[in-house]
Amino acid sequence: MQKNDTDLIYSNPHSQVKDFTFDAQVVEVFPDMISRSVPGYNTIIDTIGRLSQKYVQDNSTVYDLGCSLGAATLAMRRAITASDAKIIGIDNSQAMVERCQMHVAAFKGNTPVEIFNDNIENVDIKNASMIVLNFTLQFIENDKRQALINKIYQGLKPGGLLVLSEKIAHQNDQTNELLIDLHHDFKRANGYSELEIAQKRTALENVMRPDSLEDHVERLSKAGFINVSQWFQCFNFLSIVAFKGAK
Ligand code: GEK
Repeated sequence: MQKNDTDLIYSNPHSQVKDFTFDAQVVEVFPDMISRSVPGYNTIIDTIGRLSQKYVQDNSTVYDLGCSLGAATLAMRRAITASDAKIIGIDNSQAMVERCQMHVAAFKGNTPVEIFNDNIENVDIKNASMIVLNFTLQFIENDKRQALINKIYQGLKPGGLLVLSEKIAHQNDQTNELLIDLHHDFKRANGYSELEIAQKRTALENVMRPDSLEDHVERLSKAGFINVSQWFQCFNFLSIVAFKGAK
């Protein structure tokens, strides 16, 4: 029997597959959806927690941009040992923000957390020692990505860390097709049907526009980041750490 938090959104044929949105229906099944769709998601969340223990500085702010239901925020709140740090989570889906606020309230933690409903392109970022963009940049329009990364760099303190996780498009067509096939096999192994995989692909076509690893590295370097390193990849999903140099 299926639980009601199982992602069945694309299990029946849709007469017209609409562009994907992070609405109330998605919020209900989001943890199931993301863990069955993004290879390595749990490893990345755990690692974000571990990185927060190492890099969050005293008297600083941590940003979780596109926080969804707060998985990264909660992992960081459990791990941060710095004193007088706070976490700000931002998402432009009202449904996500409401559910995220409930999750945050349901767990105790020493680091204060505030969750806001806003567009990450419009928010001020300041006094940050760690910023997380966990599978969010891919939803920002391509020509606005450099400005967002520049703003993140400017808002970081010296020694600050950005964690950027993204679905990527490989520059080589043959490898790109292979990575897409392997990802679809991963989804099949997690119980998604051919219909679900095809309809989700159509729904995301106009909404999620992946860059190549090379595009990300170039954009981060252009903003001023140093030691830009890919620390994780599984199929076409990867995660990068990038630092702001010390003064
Ligand atoms: C996690 N980080 O579980 N401003 C604010 N939020 C946005 C914007 C924007 N311009 N565009 C998209 N979002 C999470 C997973 S999901 C990734 C992130 C996925 C939000 C959107 O509402 C959604 O909640 C999130 O970014 C992307 O670690 O589902 O593939």
